[in-house]
Amino acid sequence: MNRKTALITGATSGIGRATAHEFAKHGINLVLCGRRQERLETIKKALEKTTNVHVLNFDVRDKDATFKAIASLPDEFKAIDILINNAGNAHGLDPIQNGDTDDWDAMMDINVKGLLYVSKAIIPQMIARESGHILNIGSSAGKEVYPKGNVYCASKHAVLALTEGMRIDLNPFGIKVGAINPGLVETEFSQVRFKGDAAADTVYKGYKALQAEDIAEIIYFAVSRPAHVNIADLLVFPTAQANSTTVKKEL
Ligand code: NDP
Ligand code: 8X3
Repeated sequence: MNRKTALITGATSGIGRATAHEFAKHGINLVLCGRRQERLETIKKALEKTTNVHVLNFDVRDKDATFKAIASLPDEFKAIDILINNAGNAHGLDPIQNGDTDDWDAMMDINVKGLLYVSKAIIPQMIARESGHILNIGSSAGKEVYPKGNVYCASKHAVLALTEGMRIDLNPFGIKVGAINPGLVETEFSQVRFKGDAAADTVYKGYKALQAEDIAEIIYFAVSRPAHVNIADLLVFPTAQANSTTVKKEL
């Protein structure tokens, strides 16, 4: 059987890790990426009972490290059929006048430029084979700006613009490009955004937030459509959420 190979960035936590589990269930070979080596090893150990797994430890902000890591893939993992550009986070939640420039750099460098570096390292082989699927994990924040969300929302708007740009430019080569845009998902996202502050604890309280596995199932659905079907753009909220600022909570 000719099994597909997927490269997932941000596979050490949340949506990326759940997607690795979901893909493994369906026999997809995995290249799992992230900065936390120990977690990569733990996930590899768990999933290699079901599929073939290779891990790559690099920071997507580091252009050279990104290209070097992807170039280092052993032959059996070199041909990437599916790229899940998922690595990313929000850093801080502040009005623009109080924003921390390190937080701004992190969000633009990871969510936007990191996605570009990883894509640039993989697109040439997809073009050469005239096949491939790139799924970018955007956000409802890429469709709607909310108070204090300024730079994170801008980074996710950029992800959607890049998704459209990639789809147009890669169209002649038969490469699918799409975005999955979740609302509130209970992951380590808020721990990172609030830097471990207690504010993170309230984000998913009082309603049922989306779980990482909900998004992972949708990602698998998107990558398992027939060759002529491309899920170009999909917005997913928890039922309790109507938009970025309207969430029905029972406290
Ligand atoms: P998590 O914090 O649980 O996971 C983030 C992942 O990104 C981790 O695996 C982390 O790995 C990786 N990552 C972060 N920075 C870097 C970096 N510099 N280099 C390489 N990898 C990095 O959050 P989620 O699972 O929720 O987030 C995944 C994606 O989903 C993000 O793009 C996020 O913006 C998006 N999203 C999340 C939503 C939510 O409500 N949770 C809603 C909408 C979109 P490591 O630290 O090991 O490097
Ligand atoms: C994550 C969802 O609403 O916290 O992208 O920005 S939100």
